[in-house]
Parts: sequence; structure tokens; C-alpha cells
Amino acid sequence: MDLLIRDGKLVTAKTTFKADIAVTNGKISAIGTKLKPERDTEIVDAKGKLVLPGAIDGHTHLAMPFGGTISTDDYFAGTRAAACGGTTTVFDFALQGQGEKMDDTVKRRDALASVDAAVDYSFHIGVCDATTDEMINSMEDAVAMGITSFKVFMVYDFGVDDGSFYKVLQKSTKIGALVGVHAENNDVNKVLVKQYLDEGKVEPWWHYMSKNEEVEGEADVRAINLAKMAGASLYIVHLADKEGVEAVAQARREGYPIFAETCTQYLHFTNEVYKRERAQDFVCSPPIKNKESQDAIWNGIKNGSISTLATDHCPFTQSEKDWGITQKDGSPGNFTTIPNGCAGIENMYPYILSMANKGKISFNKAVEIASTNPAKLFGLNHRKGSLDVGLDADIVIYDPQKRVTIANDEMHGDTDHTIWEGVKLKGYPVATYSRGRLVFKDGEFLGKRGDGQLLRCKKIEFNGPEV
Ligand code: DUC
Ligand code: ZN
Ligand code: ZN
Repeated sequence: MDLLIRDGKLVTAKTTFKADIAVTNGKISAIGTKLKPERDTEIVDAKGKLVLPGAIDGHTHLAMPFGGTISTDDYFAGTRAAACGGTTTVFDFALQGQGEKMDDTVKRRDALASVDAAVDYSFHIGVCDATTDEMINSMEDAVAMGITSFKVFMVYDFGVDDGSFYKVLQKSTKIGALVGVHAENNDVNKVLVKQYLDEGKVEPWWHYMSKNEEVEGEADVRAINLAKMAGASLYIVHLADKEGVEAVAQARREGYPIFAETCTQYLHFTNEVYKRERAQDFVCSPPIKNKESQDAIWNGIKNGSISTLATDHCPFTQSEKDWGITQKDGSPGNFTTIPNGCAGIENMYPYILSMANKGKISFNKAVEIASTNPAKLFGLNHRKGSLDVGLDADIVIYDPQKRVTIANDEMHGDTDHTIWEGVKLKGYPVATYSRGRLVFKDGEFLGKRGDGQLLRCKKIEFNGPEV
């Protein structure tokens, strides 16, 4: 026994109970009361603290070329920040190049991640070229490598049309993969962008208006229909609108394996942020929606229509965000020239646990959406997502009494600002273990660059809304 965490209150998706938890060779080796340490066992007193499984952030964009630049956090900075917020696994998006086989996409991105990541990681492949059988068939080679989830974009110039999306869905049913989707109506978005710009409407508010509730909602419904037609499971990423929540809930009531993820920014902010002085800092896609949508998302979490919480972590510096005012080449900017994305990787678990601590949801629900469900959905529950004997010792010790006001200066990423600045949290992680190694303690990162491992995911098959 290498480590014994004593007298804490263990929280899983299902139960909360007082127990000791023992770690041997990076795995949870025993859970029980009055566990006996061995001679060299390190003992940690967790009295008065919660002991939780590490979070799984199922949606990050680290070192990703996007919007004319590269997202600020590389695999080291991003995973360092993750560890300091109690996140012990990240699923990053590996964007396929044109004509690049998907297994090669994984190898290309893993060359960066394997030397840098400080916590364990895996990938979803961002499918950008599904134009030939060779490309689609390469999904199977990625699955053989343990990369079993894919994402298609219904927007952006690298997005896919409905036919290609449908083919990817069909393929997924044959190879044990899960398809995620970024759902926004591209054509309507483009029309609105042109109309607003022609009218001289250039501020970030028009980013939100050009990707408003209906623009997202229509695409959510269409994506669900395509999945039903293909007989496939579907995972809607970063769901941010009420119509989408309702469409997911309805499909699940009908028994379809339709799943949804939301992100922390949609839980805390509303579209009012696009009226702020630095509204550009909040520009992300999908944009943050109105209060009605925010309420629907919280209800979706409470009633189980929304399965997971993630971040869509994709930070840019403030000077890059200012390209919405003046572009790189000195010409006037507008809402389309702001790189899309915000930081959040370090804030997800502290935020949702704080909301649990304040009584909005239970701690069990927070663990379910931030850890247990992502592990199940992405074929990783043989390693991660709970506190069970035999699983990786990815453990967070949480002090429910600690008060923290989020400040970028105290965050551990490489970004120069955060949309979370000034947000007050009740409770905070005080220690994070990644496979039994202490990677964060009392505000300090203690992990090591390159210690994170690439995780091989199991094949994924759902016959109904099991998660
Ligand atoms: N949305 C963002 O805000 N950033 C990265 C990609 C995305 O879809
Ligand atoms: Zn997206
Ligand atoms: Zn994303």
C-alpha cells in the first residue's frame, strides 16, 4: 500500500459514505473503514473533506490551430491547469487534415501530447475529410488504436455536409464508435453574418445573434434525425440551447441512444456577456445563450437529459481576442475575426462542485456528469470515472469550507485572462492524485510534464439512453 487517504467522505455518482481509500501501484487497492497502513505507506488525513474521482474533461482544444492562431495552452499548460482543478483526464480534439487518414491524425497529435501531458489523455478525432471511402474506413484503424470517438462539425469551412455526416454515423455503428457533433446551421449562420456585416453590425453581440438559439436548435434536431436514420448513437457536444435540450430529452424518451454534453460557461453566464466592455473575451461557439436556455440546461442536468459536463477549453490571448476590433494586418475587425474559444479547464470541477456545495445539485450528480458519465460514454470506465477497487487512483480531495475567488493570476494555464475572473466559489480541491501521484496540492502544481499517458478507449455501443 503506497498511499492511504483516511477518514474522508467518499462521493461517487451513486453514493456518499465515510471510508478510507488505499492506493497501490497507481490503482485503488482497497476501500473500507480502519484500513491498516503498511510500514512505508504514506498517510493522508481527509477528515472533514470530500474524496472524489478525478474529473474527465471530455472536450478540450490544446495547441489547436484555429482562427488564424494557435490556442494558447499547449498540452503541458492545459493539463497542468487541469490537474490543479481536479481534472485528471482530458479528451482533446485531434483535427484531421485534408487527405489524412484518421489513425495518422492521432499519431501526429500524440507526438505533441505524449511529451507534454501531465495527466492522462485521449482524443476524439475531429473529422474534416469524409469525402472518400479511404478516409471513412480509416475510422476503423483509429478504433483499433483505442480512439473510439469522433466529432463532426456542421459549421466552419472544415465542417462536413449532411451526407458525409450520415456516412460517418453509419460507419460508427459497424466499428463500435461514438460520433459527436458540433451542431449549428452553417448556411443560416453565413446568411446572418453577411446581413449583419452589410448593416455595419460588427460587435460581439452579433456573433451571438448570428448563431442564436434557433441556429443551434435546428442543427440539434437535424443531427438527431440523421442519427436516428443511420441507427447510430449520437453525442451532441457543448449543447447550449433550450430547443436542443428538449430535442435530446424527447429522443431519449423514445429510447434512442442520444447523449448531450454541456459546458460550464453555459451554466454560469448568459448572452448578457456580449454587452460587456470586453465582450470579445466571451466569443465562443456555440455562443452563450439566453437565460431561458440556461435554465433548460440546468434542468437537463437535473433530470438526466444532459449526460456530461465539459469545457470546450480553447483559450486565446486578449490581444488575439482584440482582432475583433483591429485585425492582425491592421484592418478593421468584426465579430467574425475574433478567435472562438475561452479558457475553463481549471474551473470546471471547482465550479460544478461549488454549485453542488451551494445546493443547486447533489455532489453525486456533479461527479456523475463530470467524471462517471464521460468515462462510460467514451469507453474508459475500465480505468476512470469512479472510486472503485481496481480503477486508476485518480483522486481529488475537496475542502467544502474553502472559499476561492477565481483570479487568472492564480490559474495554472498560459492564458492572460479568464472569463471566470471574480467568480466566487464555495469549496475547492486541495489535492489531486493522478494514478496515485500527487500532482496538485494547496494551490501548487506538483506534477511533471510528460507523465500523462495516452488512454486506449474501449469500443462503444449503446442501444438506448443508458448514460
Ligand atoms: N468552438 C470554440 O469556441 N472554440 C473551438 C472550437 C469550437 O467549436
Ligand atoms: Zn465545437
Ligand atoms: Zn470544441
